[in-house]
Amino acid sequence: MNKHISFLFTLLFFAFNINAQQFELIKTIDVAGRQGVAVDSNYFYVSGSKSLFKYTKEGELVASNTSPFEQMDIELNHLGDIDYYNGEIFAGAEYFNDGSASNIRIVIYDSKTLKFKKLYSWEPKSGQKEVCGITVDAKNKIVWMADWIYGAYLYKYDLESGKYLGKTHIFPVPEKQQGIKVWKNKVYITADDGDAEDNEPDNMYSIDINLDKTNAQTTLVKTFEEVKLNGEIEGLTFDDTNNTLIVHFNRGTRVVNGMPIGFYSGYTKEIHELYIFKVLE
Ligand SMILES: [Ca+2]
Ligand SMILES: [Ca+2]
Repeated sequence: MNKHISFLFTLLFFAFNINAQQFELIKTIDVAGRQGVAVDSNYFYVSGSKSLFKYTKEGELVASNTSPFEQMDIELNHLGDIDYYNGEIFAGAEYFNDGSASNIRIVIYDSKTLKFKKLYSWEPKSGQKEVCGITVDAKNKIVWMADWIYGAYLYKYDLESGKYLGKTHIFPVPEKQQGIKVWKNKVYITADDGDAEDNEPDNMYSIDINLDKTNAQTTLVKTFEEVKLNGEIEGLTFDDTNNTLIVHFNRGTRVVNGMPIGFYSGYTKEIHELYIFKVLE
């Protein structure tokens, strides 16, 4: 290639990447739950399918709730990705069975004790098939929910009343969405779209929040090449106190067609970890 053209391509490459967000892995922390993560100024909160845990930022367990559905008069068996807002943990809950979900609820727990406080029902007419994750958009007073089964829409509820507000059509649709988090006027979405059987990494996408529009284009933000073994990406959050991205991953279990079928070589159990990345801007 002509060296002037080559130089031009190099310049274009750097110009393009100035706008791309970059992340640097700092450390990983082992946790108990396999679904999601939230953060406040002092603690990490982790959800399992039927549990909630609270950790110091060094990874010491300080509280847990292993019966998060008691006191409820509706059948629930699954929590997805969670979020923290104003002393409360927001969780998307549902009854999940044989690949389909019902009884979708926004469930709110006290962040001090992890005890249940209140819940709001979803609007079945919204078309939402499942809730894999939930996030609080404090600026717009909206609770957003994502759907693992049919990911073409994000669903919006009023933060104060729990009333259904409508949905945002997203394109292209990230496959097998898992986590969702509003940060700096974008919605970030993690997707379990890498097939661990073929050693493919999973990805994170974002949309810009524009409440005047019915749709939003997704942008690929990051491919997680750093994981110790490709497995299942789960929830995510951002920590404003130190400008970090925290992503929850599971590794070790072989999952084929959504069913666990044992472990990969060298593993006798599934490992759940938080990966903590510095956001370089
Ligand atoms: Ca999940
Ligand atoms: Ca995967």
